[in-house]
Amino acid sequence: MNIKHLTGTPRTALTGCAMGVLLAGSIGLTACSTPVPQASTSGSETAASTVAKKVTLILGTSSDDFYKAIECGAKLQSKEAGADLTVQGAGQFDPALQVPIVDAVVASKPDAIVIAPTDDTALFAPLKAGVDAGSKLVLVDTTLKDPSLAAGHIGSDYVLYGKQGAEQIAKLTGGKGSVLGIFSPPGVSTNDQGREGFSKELANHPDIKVLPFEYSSGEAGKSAAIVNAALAAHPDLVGIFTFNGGDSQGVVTALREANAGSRVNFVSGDGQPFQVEQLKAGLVKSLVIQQARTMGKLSIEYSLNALAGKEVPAETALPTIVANLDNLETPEVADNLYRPC
Ligand code: T6T
Repeated sequence: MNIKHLTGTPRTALTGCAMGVLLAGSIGLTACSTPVPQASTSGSETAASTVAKKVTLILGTSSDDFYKAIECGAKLQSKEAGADLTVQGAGQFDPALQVPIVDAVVASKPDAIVIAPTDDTALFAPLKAGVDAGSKLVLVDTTLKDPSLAAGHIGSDYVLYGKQGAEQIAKLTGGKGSVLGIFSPPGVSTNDQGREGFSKELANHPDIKVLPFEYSSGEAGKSAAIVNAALAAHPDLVGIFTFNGGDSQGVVTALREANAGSRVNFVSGDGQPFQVEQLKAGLVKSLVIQQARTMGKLSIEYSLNALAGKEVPAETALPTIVANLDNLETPEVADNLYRPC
Protein backbone atom coordinates (compact mmCIF):
# COMPACT_ATOMS: atom_id res chain seq x y z
CA MET A 1 0.00 0.00 0.00
CA ASN A 2 1.30 3.45 -0.87
CA ILE A 3 1.38 5.66 2.18
CA LYS A 4 1.25 9.23 0.92
CA HIS A 5 3.52 11.74 2.57
CA LEU A 6 2.67 15.38 3.12
CA THR A 7 5.39 17.76 2.06
CA GLY A 8 5.69 21.40 2.97
CA THR A 9 4.18 22.66 6.21
CA PRO A 10 0.80 21.05 6.75
CA ARG A 11 -1.44 23.65 8.46
CA THR A 12 -3.03 20.93 10.54
CA ALA A 13 -2.95 17.19 10.74
CA LEU A 14 -5.49 15.72 8.37
CA THR A 15 -8.86 14.79 9.88
CA GLY A 16 -9.40 11.12 10.54
CA CYS A 17 -11.62 11.00 7.51
CA ALA A 18 -9.18 12.71 5.20
CA MET A 19 -6.35 10.54 6.51
CA GLY A 20 -8.63 7.59 5.83
CA VAL A 21 -8.92 8.89 2.28
CA LEU A 22 -5.15 9.30 2.09
CA LEU A 23 -4.63 5.68 3.08
CA ALA A 24 -7.68 4.14 1.42
CA GLY A 25 -7.48 6.35 -1.64
CA SER A 26 -3.97 5.26 -2.43
CA ILE A 27 -5.31 1.84 -3.34
CA GLY A 28 -8.48 3.19 -4.91
CA LEU A 29 -10.93 2.40 -2.04
CA THR A 30 -14.00 4.50 -1.26
CA ALA A 31 -13.41 7.90 0.27
CA CYS A 32 -15.11 9.33 3.36
CA SER A 33 -18.03 11.71 3.14
CA THR A 34 -17.94 15.17 4.63
CA PRO A 35 -21.31 16.90 4.07
CA VAL A 36 -20.95 20.60 4.73
CA PRO A 37 -23.74 21.61 7.18
CA GLN A 38 -25.21 25.08 6.72
CA ALA A 39 -27.39 27.15 9.10
CA SER A 40 -30.97 26.40 8.00
CA THR A 41 -33.02 29.13 6.30
CA SER A 42 -35.12 29.21 9.48
CA GLY A 43 -32.02 30.73 11.10
CA SER A 44 -32.13 28.18 13.94
CA GLU A 45 -28.61 27.60 15.15
CA THR A 46 -29.16 23.89 15.80
CA ALA A 47 -30.99 23.06 12.58
CA ALA A 48 -28.37 22.34 10.00
CA SER A 49 -29.38 21.46 6.46
CA THR A 50 -26.82 20.33 3.96
CA VAL A 51 -26.86 22.64 0.95
CA ALA A 52 -24.91 21.17 -1.93
CA LYS A 53 -21.75 23.17 -2.45
CA LYS A 54 -21.03 24.06 -6.07
CA VAL A 55 -17.53 22.98 -7.09
CA THR A 56 -16.09 23.45 -10.59
CA LEU A 57 -13.14 21.28 -11.63
CA ILE A 58 -11.05 22.67 -14.53
CA LEU A 59 -8.85 19.98 -16.09
CA GLY A 60 -5.47 20.56 -17.76
CA THR A 61 -7.09 19.12 -20.87
CA SER A 62 -10.23 17.07 -21.40
CA SER A 63 -8.49 14.84 -23.96
CA ASP A 64 -6.11 13.07 -21.56
CA ASP A 65 -6.90 9.98 -19.49
CA PHE A 66 -4.76 11.31 -16.64
CA TYR A 67 -7.27 14.11 -16.11
CA LYS A 68 -10.21 11.75 -16.73
CA ALA A 69 -8.91 9.73 -13.76
CA ILE A 70 -8.74 12.91 -11.65
CA GLU A 71 -12.31 13.67 -12.80
CA CYS A 72 -13.39 10.18 -11.73
CA GLY A 73 -11.98 10.63 -8.23
CA ALA A 74 -13.62 14.06 -7.96
CA LYS A 75 -16.98 12.60 -9.05
CA LEU A 76 -16.74 9.74 -6.52
CA GLN A 77 -15.92 12.10 -3.66
CA SER A 78 -18.55 14.66 -4.72
CA LYS A 79 -21.17 11.91 -4.73
CA GLU A 80 -20.07 10.74 -1.28
CA ALA A 81 -20.07 14.29 0.11
CA GLY A 82 -23.19 15.60 -1.64
CA ALA A 83 -21.35 18.29 -3.58
CA ASP A 84 -22.59 19.64 -6.93
CA LEU A 85 -19.64 19.10 -9.30
CA THR A 86 -19.17 20.68 -12.72
CA VAL A 87 -16.19 19.62 -14.87
CA GLN A 88 -14.63 21.74 -17.63
CA GLY A 89 -11.47 21.51 -19.72
CA ALA A 90 -10.02 22.63 -23.03
CA GLY A 91 -9.24 20.12 -25.77
CA GLN A 92 -5.51 20.85 -25.47
CA PHE A 93 -3.07 21.60 -22.63
CA ASP A 94 -2.77 25.32 -23.44
CA PRO A 95 -3.09 28.40 -21.17
CA ALA A 96 -4.49 30.42 -24.08
CA LEU A 97 -7.44 28.00 -24.10
CA GLN A 98 -7.68 27.56 -20.31
CA VAL A 99 -7.82 31.26 -19.30
CA PRO A 100 -11.17 31.97 -21.04
CA ILE A 101 -12.62 28.88 -19.32
CA VAL A 102 -11.43 30.20 -15.95
CA ASP A 103 -12.93 33.63 -16.66
CA ALA A 104 -16.32 32.07 -17.44
CA VAL A 105 -16.17 29.81 -14.36
CA VAL A 106 -15.25 32.76 -12.12
CA ALA A 107 -18.27 34.67 -13.48
CA SER A 108 -20.52 31.76 -12.44
CA LYS A 109 -19.34 32.23 -8.82
CA PRO A 110 -18.92 28.60 -7.72
CA ASP A 111 -18.30 27.97 -4.03
CA ALA A 112 -14.97 26.38 -4.96
CA ILE A 113 -12.72 26.07 -8.00
CA VAL A 114 -10.36 23.13 -8.42
CA ILE A 115 -7.88 23.53 -11.26
CA ALA A 116 -4.77 22.04 -12.87
CA PRO A 117 -3.27 25.33 -14.14
CA THR A 118 -1.54 24.94 -17.51
CA ASP A 119 0.94 27.69 -16.68
CA ASP A 120 2.29 28.67 -13.26
CA THR A 121 2.12 32.40 -14.07
CA ALA A 122 -0.52 33.03 -16.75
CA LEU A 123 -3.32 31.56 -14.62
CA PHE A 124 -2.54 33.60 -11.47
CA ALA A 125 -4.53 36.76 -12.29
CA PRO A 126 -7.61 34.92 -13.66
CA LEU A 127 -7.70 32.70 -10.56
CA LYS A 128 -7.11 35.65 -8.21
CA ALA A 129 -10.27 37.21 -9.65
CA GLY A 130 -12.15 34.09 -8.56
CA VAL A 131 -10.70 34.12 -5.06
CA ASP A 132 -11.40 37.85 -4.74
CA ALA A 133 -15.02 37.10 -5.77
CA GLY A 134 -15.29 34.64 -2.86
CA SER A 135 -14.56 31.21 -4.40
CA LYS A 136 -12.23 28.86 -2.53
CA LEU A 137 -9.35 27.58 -4.69
CA VAL A 138 -7.65 24.18 -4.69
CA LEU A 139 -4.81 23.33 -7.10
CA VAL A 140 -4.42 19.79 -8.44
CA ASP A 141 -1.49 18.30 -10.36
CA THR A 142 0.18 21.52 -11.54
CA THR A 143 0.51 24.54 -9.27
CA LEU A 144 1.17 28.30 -9.45
CA LYS A 145 4.49 30.06 -8.97
CA ASP A 146 2.67 31.87 -6.13
CA PRO A 147 0.25 29.26 -4.68
CA SER A 148 -0.80 31.49 -1.76
CA LEU A 149 -4.18 32.09 -3.44
CA ALA A 150 -5.09 28.45 -2.89
CA ALA A 151 -6.34 26.63 0.20
CA GLY A 152 -4.03 23.77 -0.79
CA HIS A 153 -2.33 21.86 -3.61
CA ILE A 154 -2.52 18.13 -4.29
CA GLY A 155 -0.17 16.48 -6.76
CA SER A 156 2.46 13.82 -7.14
CA ASP A 157 6.02 13.99 -5.84
CA TYR A 158 7.21 15.15 -9.27
CA VAL A 159 10.90 15.16 -8.34
CA LEU A 160 10.50 11.46 -7.46
CA TYR A 161 8.60 10.97 -10.75
CA GLY A 162 11.59 12.29 -12.73
CA LYS A 163 14.05 10.37 -10.55
CA GLN A 164 12.19 7.12 -11.13
CA GLY A 165 12.19 7.73 -14.89
CA ALA A 166 15.95 8.26 -14.81
CA GLU A 167 16.51 5.17 -12.64
CA GLN A 168 14.64 3.04 -15.15
CA ILE A 169 16.63 4.51 -18.08
CA ALA A 170 19.95 3.95 -16.27
CA LYS A 171 19.02 0.34 -15.48
CA LEU A 172 17.82 -0.44 -19.00
CA THR A 173 20.82 1.17 -20.74
CA GLY A 174 23.48 -0.21 -18.41
CA GLY A 175 24.38 3.40 -17.58
CA LYS A 176 26.06 4.38 -20.86
CA GLY A 177 25.11 6.15 -24.07
CA SER A 178 23.08 9.24 -24.99
CA VAL A 179 19.69 9.79 -23.32
CA LEU A 180 16.91 12.21 -24.29
CA GLY A 181 14.25 13.64 -21.98
CA ILE A 182 11.04 15.11 -23.47
CA PHE A 183 9.05 17.35 -21.11
CA SER A 184 6.35 20.02 -21.20
CA PRO A 185 7.91 23.48 -21.51
CA PRO A 186 9.14 25.57 -18.52
CA GLY A 187 6.18 26.99 -16.57
CA VAL A 188 4.43 23.63 -16.30
CA SER A 189 5.35 23.13 -12.65
CA THR A 190 5.10 19.34 -12.63
CA ASN A 191 7.55 18.97 -15.47
CA ASP A 192 9.87 21.63 -14.02
CA GLN A 193 10.16 19.45 -10.90
CA GLY A 194 10.37 16.29 -13.02
CA ARG A 195 13.39 17.65 -14.92
CA GLU A 196 15.05 18.38 -11.58
CA GLY A 197 14.62 14.79 -10.37
CA PHE A 198 15.57 13.34 -13.78
CA SER A 199 18.77 15.40 -14.06
CA LYS A 200 19.88 14.81 -10.47
CA GLU A 201 19.55 11.03 -10.84
CA LEU A 202 21.34 10.87 -14.18
CA ALA A 203 24.23 12.89 -12.69
CA ASN A 204 24.97 9.70 -10.74
CA HIS A 205 25.73 7.93 -14.04
CA PRO A 206 28.84 9.59 -15.55
CA ASP A 207 28.80 7.42 -18.68
CA ILE A 208 25.32 8.61 -19.64
CA LYS A 209 25.32 11.69 -21.89
CA VAL A 210 22.16 13.67 -21.17
CA LEU A 211 21.10 15.41 -24.38
CA PRO A 212 19.52 18.90 -24.19
CA PHE A 213 15.87 18.57 -23.13
CA GLU A 214 13.21 18.74 -25.82
CA TYR A 215 9.71 20.12 -25.17
CA SER A 216 6.26 18.84 -26.07
CA SER A 217 3.00 18.77 -24.10
CA GLY A 218 1.50 15.51 -25.21
CA GLU A 219 1.58 16.40 -28.91
CA ALA A 220 2.29 13.15 -30.78
CA GLY A 221 3.34 14.86 -34.02
CA LYS A 222 5.83 17.03 -32.15
CA SER A 223 7.33 14.19 -30.12
CA ALA A 224 7.69 12.07 -33.28
CA ALA A 225 9.59 14.89 -35.00
CA ILE A 226 11.80 15.34 -31.92
CA VAL A 227 12.74 11.65 -31.89
CA ASN A 228 13.38 11.55 -35.65
CA ALA A 229 15.83 14.44 -35.29
CA ALA A 230 17.50 12.87 -32.23
CA LEU A 231 17.98 9.54 -34.00
CA ALA A 232 19.61 11.29 -36.95
CA ALA A 233 21.92 13.44 -34.80
CA HIS A 234 22.85 10.85 -32.15
CA PRO A 235 23.67 7.33 -33.40
CA ASP A 236 24.49 6.38 -29.78
CA LEU A 237 20.95 7.28 -28.56
CA VAL A 238 20.06 4.46 -26.14
CA GLY A 239 17.28 5.90 -23.98
CA ILE A 240 14.25 8.20 -24.17
CA PHE A 241 12.03 9.39 -21.30
CA THR A 242 8.79 11.29 -21.83
CA PHE A 243 7.23 12.86 -18.71
CA ASN A 244 3.89 13.44 -20.42
CA GLY A 245 2.22 10.20 -21.43
CA GLY A 246 0.55 11.90 -24.35
CA ASP A 247 3.95 12.18 -26.05
CA SER A 248 4.60 8.46 -26.02
CA GLN A 249 2.44 7.86 -29.12
CA GLY A 250 4.82 9.96 -31.21
CA VAL A 251 7.93 8.38 -29.71
CA VAL A 252 6.73 4.85 -30.47
CA THR A 253 5.82 5.83 -34.04
CA ALA A 254 9.24 7.38 -34.68
CA LEU A 255 11.15 4.44 -33.17
CA ARG A 256 9.11 1.97 -35.21
CA GLU A 257 9.58 3.88 -38.47
CA ALA A 258 13.36 4.03 -37.84
CA ASN A 259 13.40 0.37 -36.77
CA ALA A 260 15.15 1.60 -33.61
CA GLY A 261 12.86 0.05 -31.00
CA SER A 262 15.36 -2.63 -30.01
CA ARG A 263 18.35 -0.33 -29.52
CA VAL A 264 16.55 2.62 -27.85
CA ASN A 265 15.02 1.97 -24.42
CA PHE A 266 11.81 3.96 -23.98
CA VAL A 267 10.33 4.85 -20.57
CA SER A 268 7.32 7.12 -20.09
CA GLY A 269 5.45 8.87 -17.34
CA ASP A 270 1.71 8.25 -16.88
CA GLY A 271 -0.52 5.22 -17.30
CA GLN A 272 -3.12 5.97 -19.94
CA PRO A 273 -4.85 2.87 -21.44
CA PHE A 274 -2.94 3.12 -24.73
CA GLN A 275 0.33 3.29 -22.76
CA VAL A 276 -0.52 0.05 -20.97
CA GLU A 277 -1.02 -1.57 -24.38
CA GLN A 278 2.40 -0.23 -25.44
CA LEU A 279 3.89 -1.76 -22.27
CA LYS A 280 2.28 -5.14 -23.00
CA ALA A 281 3.59 -4.97 -26.59
CA GLY A 282 7.13 -4.19 -25.36
CA LEU A 283 7.11 -0.77 -27.10
CA VAL A 284 7.73 0.98 -23.77
CA LYS A 285 9.81 -0.75 -21.09
CA SER A 286 8.22 0.82 -17.96
CA LEU A 287 5.83 3.55 -16.86
CA VAL A 288 5.89 5.95 -13.92
CA ILE A 289 2.25 6.28 -12.88
CA GLN A 290 0.48 8.77 -10.62
CA GLN A 291 -2.31 8.34 -8.09
CA ALA A 292 -4.62 10.47 -10.25
CA ARG A 293 -7.92 9.18 -8.91
CA THR A 294 -6.83 9.87 -5.33
CA MET A 295 -5.79 13.38 -6.37
CA GLY A 296 -9.33 13.93 -7.62
CA LYS A 297 -10.88 12.63 -4.38
CA LEU A 298 -8.63 14.76 -2.19
CA SER A 299 -9.22 17.88 -4.29
CA ILE A 300 -12.92 17.70 -3.43
CA GLU A 301 -12.24 16.72 0.20
CA TYR A 302 -9.97 19.73 0.60
CA SER A 303 -12.40 22.10 -1.19
CA LEU A 304 -15.26 21.13 1.12
CA ASN A 305 -13.04 21.31 4.20
CA ALA A 306 -11.94 24.81 3.17
CA LEU A 307 -15.60 25.83 2.71
CA ALA A 308 -16.40 24.43 6.16
CA GLY A 309 -13.66 26.55 7.69
CA LYS A 310 -11.40 23.57 8.30
CA GLU A 311 -7.76 23.90 7.37
CA VAL A 312 -6.18 21.73 4.70
CA PRO A 313 -2.52 20.85 4.07
CA ALA A 314 -0.77 23.50 1.99
CA GLU A 315 0.88 20.73 0.00
CA THR A 316 0.12 17.03 -0.52
CA ALA A 317 2.62 15.09 -2.63
CA LEU A 318 1.57 11.54 -3.52
CA PRO A 319 4.35 9.04 -4.30
CA THR A 320 4.52 7.83 -7.90
CA ILE A 321 4.77 4.15 -8.80
CA VAL A 322 6.98 2.38 -11.35
CA ALA A 323 4.82 0.01 -13.42
CA ASN A 324 6.16 -2.80 -15.60
CA LEU A 325 5.02 -6.20 -16.86
CA ASP A 326 5.96 -7.83 -13.54
CA ASN A 327 3.67 -5.70 -11.31
CA LEU A 328 0.92 -4.62 -13.72
CA GLU A 329 -1.73 -6.79 -11.99
CA THR A 330 -0.82 -5.80 -8.41
CA PRO A 331 -3.45 -3.62 -6.64
CA GLU A 332 -0.94 -0.78 -6.18
CA VAL A 333 -0.52 -0.50 -9.96
CA ALA A 334 -3.85 -1.83 -11.25
CA ASP A 335 -5.88 0.51 -8.99
CA ASN A 336 -3.90 3.52 -10.19
CA LEU A 337 -3.90 2.99 -13.96
CA TYR A 338 -5.78 5.90 -15.51
CA ARG A 339 -9.37 5.06 -16.30
CA PRO A 340 -12.52 7.15 -16.33
CA CYS A 341 -15.40 6.17 -13.99
O1 T6T B 1 1.88 13.99 -16.63
C1 T6T B 1 0.61 14.53 -16.54
C2 T6T B 1 0.56 15.69 -15.56
O2 T6T B 1 1.09 15.31 -14.31
C3 T6T B 1 1.38 16.86 -16.09
O3 T6T B 1 1.22 17.95 -15.22
C4 T6T B 1 0.95 17.26 -17.50
O4 T6T B 1 1.03 16.12 -18.33
C5 T6T B 1 0.19 15.05 -17.91
O5 T6T B 1 -1.09 15.54 -17.84
C6 T6T B 1 0.26 14.02 -18.98
O6 T6T B 1 -0.85 13.25 -19.00
